Amino acid sequence: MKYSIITLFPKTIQAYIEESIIKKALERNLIAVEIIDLRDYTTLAHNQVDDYQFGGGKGMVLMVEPIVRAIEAVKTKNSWVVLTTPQGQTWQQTLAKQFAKQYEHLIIICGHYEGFDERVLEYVDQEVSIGDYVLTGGEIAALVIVDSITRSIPHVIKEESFAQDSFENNLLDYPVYTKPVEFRGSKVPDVLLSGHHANIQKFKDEQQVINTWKKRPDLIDEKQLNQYQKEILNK
Ligand code: 6GU
Repeated sequence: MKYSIITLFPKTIQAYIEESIIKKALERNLIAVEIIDLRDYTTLAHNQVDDYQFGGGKGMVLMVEPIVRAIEAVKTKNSWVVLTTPQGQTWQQTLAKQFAKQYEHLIIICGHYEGFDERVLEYVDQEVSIGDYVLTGGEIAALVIVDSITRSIPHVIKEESFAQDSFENNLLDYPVYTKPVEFRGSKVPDVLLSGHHANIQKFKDEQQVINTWKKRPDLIDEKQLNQYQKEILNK
């Protein structure tokens, strides 16, 4: 997967992708990232990329021309163009996995200030939001999208860590523990220390259902529960 990120804050994007798992994926050529400074695509003096809105209203609006010129500079026939905006479709694990499978080049435009000229949408394939709140800029959203897609790309993380992820099978993850066995009176569940693999697996399966029921009951569709899961929840 290649990502081309169009932004007013290239250093913000650069700083994050130079860390951790994203960096490793880059080094192993599992992904490529191209950061495009929107200001390089204005034709106006003083690197201007925004202006007052017609009809009046608070705040500056990103102009259509620099954005479209930046898109056109990197777009190929295999590109999918995403705009980050609170008005977009809400980002989810299923979308991250679908994008990882489906696209080879993602162009992500980071929205900013009070918004962007509506005509930008004529050059965009999909508007994406990361949740129902407003950010000052799309950079964090773009990084959320890049991070969640990247960890869904084969070989970026171990397959095992993947299969038990939260949101797989619509369930949250089971709780995990490491040393020490006892911390201020609070103990690791005995079964995890038992070495009995079948019991450990049973514990993990149960905990996933219980954890989801307690923390995110909205994820559970009672009609979809199997008999064993219903028993766990006394349904
Ligand atoms: Cl994608 N952008 C901005 N500016 N705010 C947001 C968002 C995106 N998703 C949620 N809030």
